[in-house]
Amino acid sequence: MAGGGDLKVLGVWTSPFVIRVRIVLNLKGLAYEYAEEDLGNKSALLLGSNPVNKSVPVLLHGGRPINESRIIIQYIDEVWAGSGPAVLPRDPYERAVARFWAAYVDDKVGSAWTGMLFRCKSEEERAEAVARADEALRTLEGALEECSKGKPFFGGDGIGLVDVVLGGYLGWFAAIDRIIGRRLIDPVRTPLLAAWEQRFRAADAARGVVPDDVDKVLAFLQTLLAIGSMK
Ligand SMILES: N[C@@H](CCC(=O)N[C@@H](CS)C(=O)NCC(=O)O)C(=O)O
Repeated sequence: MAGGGDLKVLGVWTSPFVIRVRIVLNLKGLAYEYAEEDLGNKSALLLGSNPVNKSVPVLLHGGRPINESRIIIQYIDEVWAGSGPAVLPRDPYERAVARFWAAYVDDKVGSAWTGMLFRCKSEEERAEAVARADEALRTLEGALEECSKGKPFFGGDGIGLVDVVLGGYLGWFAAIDRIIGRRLIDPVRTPLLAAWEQRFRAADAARGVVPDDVDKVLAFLQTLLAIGSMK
Protein backbone atom coordinates (compact mmCIF):
# COMPACT_ATOMS: atom_id res chain seq x y z
CA MET A 1 0.00 0.00 0.00
CA ALA A 2 1.22 3.51 -0.80
CA GLY A 3 1.36 6.20 1.87
CA GLY A 4 4.74 5.10 3.18
CA GLY A 5 3.90 5.48 6.87
CA ASP A 6 3.94 9.27 6.63
CA LEU A 7 0.16 9.85 6.67
CA LYS A 8 -1.79 10.36 9.84
CA VAL A 9 -5.43 11.38 10.31
CA LEU A 10 -6.69 13.02 13.49
CA GLY A 11 -10.38 12.27 13.65
CA VAL A 12 -13.58 11.37 15.40
CA TRP A 13 -15.26 8.19 14.17
CA THR A 14 -18.72 9.73 13.62
CA SER A 15 -17.56 12.96 11.98
CA PRO A 16 -18.93 13.32 8.41
CA PHE A 17 -15.83 15.38 7.62
CA VAL A 18 -13.42 12.72 8.88
CA ILE A 19 -15.32 9.87 7.25
CA ARG A 20 -15.09 11.45 3.80
CA VAL A 21 -11.31 11.87 4.12
CA ARG A 22 -10.85 8.26 5.25
CA ILE A 23 -12.93 7.01 2.32
CA VAL A 24 -10.78 8.99 -0.11
CA LEU A 25 -7.59 7.54 1.43
CA ASN A 26 -9.12 4.08 1.01
CA LEU A 27 -10.13 4.80 -2.59
CA LYS A 28 -6.58 5.83 -3.34
CA GLY A 29 -5.20 2.74 -1.61
CA LEU A 30 -3.15 4.84 0.82
CA ALA A 31 -2.11 3.44 4.18
CA TYR A 32 -2.46 5.86 7.08
CA GLU A 33 -2.35 5.98 10.84
CA TYR A 34 -5.62 6.97 12.49
CA ALA A 35 -5.78 8.73 15.86
CA GLU A 36 -9.18 9.11 17.53
CA GLU A 37 -9.59 12.52 19.17
CA ASP A 38 -11.66 13.36 22.24
CA LEU A 39 -13.44 16.62 21.37
CA GLY A 40 -13.90 17.28 25.09
CA ASN A 41 -10.15 17.06 25.62
CA LYS A 42 -8.37 17.77 22.36
CA SER A 43 -4.81 16.57 21.95
CA ALA A 44 -1.88 18.97 21.81
CA LEU A 45 -1.22 17.59 18.33
CA LEU A 46 -4.72 18.62 17.17
CA LEU A 47 -4.54 22.06 18.76
CA GLY A 48 -1.07 22.62 17.33
CA SER A 49 -2.00 21.32 13.87
CA ASN A 50 -5.30 23.19 13.50
CA PRO A 51 -4.96 26.20 15.80
CA VAL A 52 -7.50 28.26 13.84
CA ASN A 53 -10.52 25.94 13.86
CA LYS A 54 -9.38 23.28 16.37
CA SER A 55 -11.51 20.80 14.42
CA VAL A 56 -11.10 17.37 12.91
CA PRO A 57 -10.11 16.09 10.45
CA VAL A 58 -6.46 17.01 10.23
CA LEU A 59 -4.27 15.15 7.76
CA LEU A 60 -0.59 15.09 8.66
CA HIS A 61 1.60 14.36 5.66
CA GLY A 62 5.22 13.93 6.64
CA GLY A 63 4.33 15.85 9.82
CA ARG A 64 2.84 18.83 7.96
CA PRO A 65 -0.83 19.52 8.73
CA ILE A 66 -3.56 20.02 6.14
CA ASN A 67 -6.92 21.24 7.48
CA GLU A 68 -10.53 21.35 6.26
CA SER A 69 -11.92 18.14 4.82
CA ARG A 70 -12.67 19.32 1.28
CA ILE A 71 -9.21 20.89 1.03
CA ILE A 72 -7.66 17.67 2.37
CA ILE A 73 -9.51 15.61 -0.23
CA GLN A 74 -8.31 17.83 -3.02
CA TYR A 75 -4.75 17.66 -1.65
CA ILE A 76 -4.84 13.86 -1.61
CA ASP A 77 -6.25 13.79 -5.13
CA GLU A 78 -3.49 16.09 -6.38
CA VAL A 79 -0.53 14.50 -4.57
CA TRP A 80 -1.58 10.94 -5.44
CA ALA A 81 -3.02 11.72 -8.87
CA GLY A 82 -1.45 8.55 -10.22
CA SER A 83 -2.78 6.25 -7.56
CA GLY A 84 -6.33 4.93 -7.58
CA PRO A 85 -9.23 6.72 -9.26
CA ALA A 86 -9.47 10.50 -9.61
CA VAL A 87 -11.85 11.85 -6.95
CA LEU A 88 -12.37 15.20 -8.67
CA PRO A 89 -13.15 15.14 -12.38
CA ARG A 90 -10.21 16.01 -14.65
CA ASP A 91 -12.38 18.20 -16.88
CA PRO A 92 -12.40 21.76 -15.45
CA TYR A 93 -16.12 22.28 -16.08
CA GLU A 94 -17.12 18.99 -14.46
CA ARG A 95 -14.71 19.74 -11.63
CA ALA A 96 -16.45 23.09 -11.04
CA VAL A 97 -19.85 21.35 -11.02
CA ALA A 98 -18.63 18.75 -8.50
CA ARG A 99 -17.23 21.48 -6.25
CA PHE A 100 -20.53 23.36 -6.46
CA TRP A 101 -22.54 20.34 -5.28
CA ALA A 102 -20.02 19.44 -2.58
CA ALA A 103 -20.29 22.99 -1.22
CA TYR A 104 -24.09 22.74 -1.46
CA VAL A 105 -24.08 19.55 0.62
CA ASP A 106 -22.00 21.12 3.38
CA ASP A 107 -23.99 24.32 3.31
CA LYS A 108 -27.55 22.92 3.22
CA VAL A 109 -27.27 19.32 4.48
CA GLY A 110 -24.53 20.23 6.97
CA SER A 111 -26.49 23.06 8.53
CA ALA A 112 -29.66 20.94 8.65
CA TRP A 113 -27.63 18.14 10.31
CA THR A 114 -26.41 20.39 13.12
CA GLY A 115 -29.93 21.87 13.34
CA MET A 116 -31.56 18.43 13.67
CA LEU A 117 -29.17 17.14 16.32
CA PHE A 118 -27.17 19.83 18.10
CA ARG A 119 -28.84 23.21 17.78
CA CYS A 120 -32.51 22.39 18.29
CA LYS A 121 -33.97 23.51 21.59
CA SER A 122 -37.42 22.06 20.89
CA GLU A 123 -39.13 19.49 18.67
CA GLU A 124 -40.46 22.40 16.57
CA GLU A 125 -36.91 23.53 15.88
CA ARG A 126 -35.91 19.97 15.02
CA ALA A 127 -38.87 19.69 12.63
CA GLU A 128 -37.83 22.92 10.95
CA ALA A 129 -34.30 21.53 10.42
CA VAL A 130 -35.75 18.23 9.13
CA ALA A 131 -37.78 20.21 6.57
CA ARG A 132 -34.58 21.93 5.43
CA ALA A 133 -32.84 18.55 5.10
CA ASP A 134 -35.79 17.20 3.07
CA GLU A 135 -35.61 20.14 0.70
CA ALA A 136 -31.84 19.80 0.25
CA LEU A 137 -32.15 16.05 -0.37
CA ARG A 138 -34.86 16.64 -2.98
CA THR A 139 -32.50 19.03 -4.75
CA LEU A 140 -29.69 16.48 -4.51
CA GLU A 141 -31.96 13.84 -6.04
CA GLY A 142 -32.02 16.04 -9.16
CA ALA A 143 -28.26 16.66 -8.93
CA LEU A 144 -27.60 12.92 -8.79
CA GLU A 145 -29.66 12.37 -11.93
CA GLU A 146 -27.80 15.16 -13.70
CA CYS A 147 -24.25 14.36 -12.53
CA SER A 148 -24.38 10.56 -12.76
CA LYS A 149 -25.96 10.49 -16.24
CA GLY A 150 -27.50 7.14 -15.34
CA LYS A 151 -24.29 5.75 -13.80
CA PRO A 152 -24.10 4.54 -10.18
CA PHE A 153 -22.53 7.58 -8.48
CA PHE A 154 -22.45 11.38 -8.59
CA GLY A 155 -18.90 10.77 -9.85
CA GLY A 156 -20.15 8.49 -12.65
CA ASP A 157 -18.86 4.91 -12.64
CA GLY A 158 -16.87 5.48 -9.46
CA ILE A 159 -17.17 7.35 -6.17
CA GLY A 160 -16.25 11.02 -6.53
CA LEU A 161 -16.15 14.23 -4.48
CA VAL A 162 -19.92 14.71 -4.08
CA ASP A 163 -20.36 11.03 -3.17
CA VAL A 164 -17.86 11.14 -0.31
CA VAL A 165 -19.06 14.51 0.94
CA LEU A 166 -22.70 13.39 1.14
CA GLY A 167 -21.80 9.80 2.09
CA GLY A 168 -20.02 11.01 5.21
CA TYR A 169 -23.41 11.95 6.69
CA LEU A 170 -25.08 8.55 6.18
CA GLY A 171 -24.30 7.17 9.64
CA TRP A 172 -25.96 10.20 11.18
CA PHE A 173 -28.94 10.02 8.82
CA ALA A 174 -29.69 6.52 10.10
CA ALA A 175 -29.57 7.84 13.67
CA ILE A 176 -31.85 10.75 12.75
CA ASP A 177 -34.25 8.29 11.06
CA ARG A 178 -34.58 6.57 14.44
CA ILE A 179 -35.24 9.89 16.21
CA ILE A 180 -37.85 11.18 13.75
CA GLY A 181 -39.43 7.80 13.01
CA ARG A 182 -39.03 7.88 9.23
CA ARG A 183 -36.34 7.78 6.55
CA LEU A 184 -34.60 11.01 5.57
CA ILE A 185 -33.41 9.36 2.35
CA ASP A 186 -36.76 7.93 1.52
CA PRO A 187 -37.11 5.33 -1.29
CA VAL A 188 -40.40 6.91 -2.41
CA ARG A 189 -39.49 10.58 -2.20
CA THR A 190 -35.85 10.25 -3.34
CA PRO A 191 -35.54 6.84 -5.05
CA LEU A 192 -32.27 7.61 -6.82
CA LEU A 193 -30.59 8.68 -3.58
CA ALA A 194 -31.97 5.64 -1.74
CA ALA A 195 -30.43 3.30 -4.33
CA TRP A 196 -27.23 5.36 -4.31
CA GLU A 197 -27.01 4.98 -0.51
CA GLN A 198 -27.06 1.18 -0.82
CA ARG A 199 -24.30 1.24 -3.42
CA PHE A 200 -22.22 3.72 -1.47
CA ARG A 201 -22.44 1.83 1.83
CA ALA A 202 -21.51 -1.42 0.04
CA ALA A 203 -18.39 0.05 -1.60
CA ASP A 204 -15.10 -1.37 -0.25
CA ALA A 205 -13.76 2.11 0.51
CA ALA A 206 -16.77 2.97 2.69
CA ARG A 207 -17.26 -0.31 4.55
CA GLY A 208 -16.11 -0.08 8.14
CA VAL A 209 -15.82 3.71 7.89
CA VAL A 210 -19.48 4.76 7.53
CA PRO A 211 -20.98 3.92 10.95
CA ASP A 212 -23.70 1.26 10.76
CA ASP A 213 -24.47 0.80 14.45
CA VAL A 214 -27.29 3.29 15.14
CA ASP A 215 -27.33 2.61 18.90
CA LYS A 216 -23.63 3.40 19.11
CA VAL A 217 -24.05 6.61 17.11
CA LEU A 218 -26.97 7.71 19.31
CA ALA A 219 -24.93 6.98 22.45
CA PHE A 220 -22.09 9.06 21.01
CA LEU A 221 -24.56 11.88 20.30
CA GLN A 222 -25.18 12.10 24.04
CA THR A 223 -21.42 12.47 24.63
CA LEU A 224 -21.21 15.26 22.06
CA LEU A 225 -24.26 17.03 23.52
CA ALA A 226 -22.77 16.79 27.01
CA ILE A 227 -19.57 18.56 25.93
CA GLY A 228 -21.47 21.14 23.86
CA SER A 229 -19.84 20.09 20.60
CA MET A 230 -21.13 21.25 17.17
CA LYS A 231 -23.08 24.18 18.61
N1 LIG B 1 -15.43 22.57 7.76
C1 LIG B 1 -14.76 21.60 8.57
C2 LIG B 1 -15.71 21.07 9.61
C3 LIG B 1 -15.02 20.16 10.61
C4 LIG B 1 -15.85 19.99 11.87
O1 LIG B 1 -16.81 20.73 12.13
N2 LIG B 1 -15.44 19.00 12.67
C5 LIG B 1 -16.07 18.81 13.96
C6 LIG B 1 -16.35 17.35 14.24
S1 LIG B 1 -17.67 16.76 13.23
C7 LIG B 1 -15.12 19.31 15.02
O2 LIG B 1 -13.96 18.95 15.05
N3 LIG B 1 -15.62 20.20 15.90
C8 LIG B 1 -14.79 20.77 16.93
C9 LIG B 1 -15.51 20.86 18.22
O3 LIG B 1 -16.65 20.39 18.32
O4 LIG B 1 -14.89 21.37 19.15
C10 LIG B 1 -14.21 20.48 7.67
O5 LIG B 1 -14.79 20.27 6.59
O6 LIG B 1 -13.19 19.87 8.01
